[in-house]
Amino acid sequence: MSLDSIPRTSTVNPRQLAVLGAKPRFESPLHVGRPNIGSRERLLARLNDMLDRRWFSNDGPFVQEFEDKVASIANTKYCVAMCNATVALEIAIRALELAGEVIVPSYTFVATAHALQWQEITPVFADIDLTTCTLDPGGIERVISSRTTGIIGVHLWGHACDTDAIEIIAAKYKLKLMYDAAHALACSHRGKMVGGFGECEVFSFHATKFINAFEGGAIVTNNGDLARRLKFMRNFGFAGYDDVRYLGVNGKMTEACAAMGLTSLESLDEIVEVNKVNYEAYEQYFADIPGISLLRYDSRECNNYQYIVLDVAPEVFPLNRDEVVAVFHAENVLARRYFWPSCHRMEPYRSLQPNAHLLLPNTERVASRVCVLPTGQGVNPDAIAALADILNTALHSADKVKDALKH
Ligand code: T4K
Repeated sequence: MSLDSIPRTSTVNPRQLAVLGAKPRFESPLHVGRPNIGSRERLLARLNDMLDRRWFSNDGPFVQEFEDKVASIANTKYCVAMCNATVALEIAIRALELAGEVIVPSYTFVATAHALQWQEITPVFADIDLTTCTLDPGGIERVISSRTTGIIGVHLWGHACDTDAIEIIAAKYKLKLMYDAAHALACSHRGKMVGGFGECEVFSFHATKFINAFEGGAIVTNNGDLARRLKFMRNFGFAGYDDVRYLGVNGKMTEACAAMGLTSLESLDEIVEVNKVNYEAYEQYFADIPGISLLRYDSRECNNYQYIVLDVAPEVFPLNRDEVVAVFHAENVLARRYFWPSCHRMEPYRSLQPNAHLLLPNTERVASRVCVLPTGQGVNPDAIAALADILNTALHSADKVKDALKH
């Protein structure tokens, strides 16, 4: 169905809202992060091959093929696959010998901060830019101290950090620089694919990512020596039978995960196209709702369009973000408040750094007004039209909604 053929519904009838007692608009839940499934046949064939081969882990052929494909998308020389992005971050941090304090955004999934704290390195939170929701270079300089050894930028929602400015700061203060690119596979920045920025970048292939390996992660880099160390470190430090050269851990990706990852990668173009069509439908249907705006993707860049990020301006829209989320949940639309609370408002950081919020006004602002809506293969423009209708209806019956939510 073309977008134009879908009516721009805006039936103002408070009884139509589930939060006011109507039947939920969706019979089954519409999730954020519903896994995309590529070809079942291809996946099952790969799993059969794996069983026939009896090679399930430890740098198997599917893992190697997966690494080649990811490196090719990221346009990097090396890719080292891992069991998930959190362990990949931890291993990259250790391989780069980060210590003391490392600067990160607080507005990110808590894994970015935990990967440091887990190794007794202090994540020092810097503020974000309001437009891109990524690290504000000025905010980085404000928190550099004599203990700072590195910076981890996060390409949030697939929007790349201001890599040029951050690189200059890293060089000026002699800091190691790496990126959490968990959201940014197949995205570009100023024409260059995400993957080649900093010393290394980390992708996630968790089930909820647009390309998934059930669970999975990968570190990409152009540094051969670093790639070699990363490979040892993900396998207990083994460099061959009986030869342990580094402190290591078990960060290996299994063959079953790589089989899923390869199958998912085969559908990359198709999934991105679905996400793009959904994004354009969101842009179209949500365009005229006052106080509601979408985080924009730059059409000059490669984007994976995997997150639909909605900003609710409390001074314009009569309901706040939490009320909007409650309205959606009642309709079986499981919108998420990513990333609220921000890391500095979560434990252990809340207790360890009780004054962190003083330097994070933009983080506080964005985290209080943003929510993420469903997209991917489980959503289509008809559903998105219904979502816009729900918001429009809530807009016109805001007092009743507020009242209902109090009880
Ligand atoms: N850095 C950043 C910036 C990240 O965003 C992440 C992860 C990481 C690092 C670490 O990457 P990994 O170590 O995970 O590879 C989810 C994901 O678990 C997490 O991977 C992701 N970011 C984060 C943004 O979202 P939760 O706790 O919100 O997940 P959960 O279980 O609530 O699932 C989200 C939705 O997806 C639910 O509504 C249900 C649906 N779902 C989920 C799974 C697992 C399904 O429909 N099927 C499924 O199999 O963290």
